Amino acid sequence: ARTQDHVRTAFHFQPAKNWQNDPNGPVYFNGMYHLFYQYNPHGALWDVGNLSWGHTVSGDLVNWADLGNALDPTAPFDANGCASGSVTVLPDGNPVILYSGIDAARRQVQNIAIPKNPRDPLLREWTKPSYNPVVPVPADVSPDNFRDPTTAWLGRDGLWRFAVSAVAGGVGSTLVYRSADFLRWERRAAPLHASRDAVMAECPDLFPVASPGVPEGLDASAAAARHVLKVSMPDTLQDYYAVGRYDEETDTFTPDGEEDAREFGDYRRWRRIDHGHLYASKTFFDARRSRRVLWAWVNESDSETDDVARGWSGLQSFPRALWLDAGGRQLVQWPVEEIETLRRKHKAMVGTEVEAGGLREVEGVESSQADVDVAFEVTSLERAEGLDPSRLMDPDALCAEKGASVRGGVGPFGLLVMASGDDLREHTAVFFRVFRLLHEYTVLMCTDLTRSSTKTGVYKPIHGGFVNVDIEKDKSISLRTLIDRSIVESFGAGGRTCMTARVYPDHVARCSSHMYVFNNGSDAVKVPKLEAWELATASVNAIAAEEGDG
Ligand code: DQQ
Repeated sequence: ARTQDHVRTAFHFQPAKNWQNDPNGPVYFNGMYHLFYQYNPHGALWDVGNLSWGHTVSGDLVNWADLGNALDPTAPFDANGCASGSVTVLPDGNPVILYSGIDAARRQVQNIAIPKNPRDPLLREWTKPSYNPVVPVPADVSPDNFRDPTTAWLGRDGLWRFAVSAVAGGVGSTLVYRSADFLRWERRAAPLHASRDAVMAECPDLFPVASPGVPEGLDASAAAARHVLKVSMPDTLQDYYAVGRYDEETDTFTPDGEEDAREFGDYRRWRRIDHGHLYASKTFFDARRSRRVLWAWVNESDSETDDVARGWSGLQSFPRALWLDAGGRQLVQWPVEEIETLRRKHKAMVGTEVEAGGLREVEGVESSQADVDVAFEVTSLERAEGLDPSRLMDPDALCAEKGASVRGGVGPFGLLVMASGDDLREHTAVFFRVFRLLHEYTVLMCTDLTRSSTKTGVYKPIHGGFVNVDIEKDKSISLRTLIDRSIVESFGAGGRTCMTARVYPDHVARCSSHMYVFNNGSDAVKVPKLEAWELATASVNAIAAEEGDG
């Protein structure tokens, strides 16, 4: 059998084999969910000359069938790769792909592709019209920094718009193009966003968000009260977003709040989509359930040798619904409810108390494929550790310094998942710690991977992020964690702080995996309720497991 089969995920999207990266063109069309993705059909590693678009379809965002490649680098305008892009459904009901080609002269250009047979309900084959590119590289844009067009949106003036990343005049920018016919595009003078330096954002996204009392409407064109602008930054490998107002008359975006507006040129000050290991996210509007859904690429963090031995590399995050929280300042993300169709064995703990230094096993749930939802209630904040406000800038460092086993005041408390058993030789810790600032308290959330695997050559960082909750008022904080063989995705405080991690525990190949609740604070914590479910294996390109090596 193929080595390392135990790390292959059960309910995260993966092709049967080979390399994948960015999600491309997610769309709900004709009663089906389509996902395209950056794919190297020739191997398990990244290879810029071999960028294709894989294509898969689902009725429920859980089970996926492969439809073969939608785009391969075959034309002069994409001979060196079909990079990222999007799908837009035109008013006549026909979908169109907008994507970046790397042309024969290695310039990045924007192309379109249309279904070969518009009556094929699965949209299997795509044609690239010979009049491509629809947008060649402009004179002031560097030819290797012009890519990742968004889904287009229609203004009330009847003109289409899309945004695209560029280094324009030496500045990292998100440009907007307009068109009446989707073929002839004109650049807007002002960019949607320009950074302070030459680093080009990747995979921009601009979308309206639903908030309490303000439904989002049908698609990106809907005139919503609020928009989100998201960029992926290659220098930090993180996705950042700002909440604000998009003005379609000028095609400009103004972040809410004075401070956010002041920091707008410095994306490092924006909010994070995820505080762990996740990149190149992309959303689509799901008209079936009137919600916006986010996909993202979660790459491997073991070695290339491991990737080649396994024959694959890269996951898509489990799809998340997202909306604006009641305060209107930040996004809330939550796994789409369809995941519940995979729930099998259920365990609950009710009214448990975990004493200082305590550890409780959640018995009877195999923790390598699970969904767990838990709330922690703090009895007193008196012993919260003091924190200098300067430490708010670097939550990763704070988590690294104050790991799961470092005794604290209020916390650390949380979950140990994918644990090898009582010896805890291997385990991944997801936890909270409450700190006292001058006049208030702050909650830190961490995922500590240092003991996630006994394997060498694996990246085992500690991820950290602050959680926007009022712990003094709420007294409790919730944690939802999805565990899937080599990925742990956590949602703190109902999805206000998200944290994705890749883990490669060795024990899973040989024995079952355990889960614990722990508390290394100085006072007891209450666990009013914990629910855990084992999750079934979805049908995701299932043939791969059967394919022997010889
Ligand atoms: N990956 C794509 C690019 C994008 C980058 C190519 C982000 O289009 O900028 O596979 O991961």
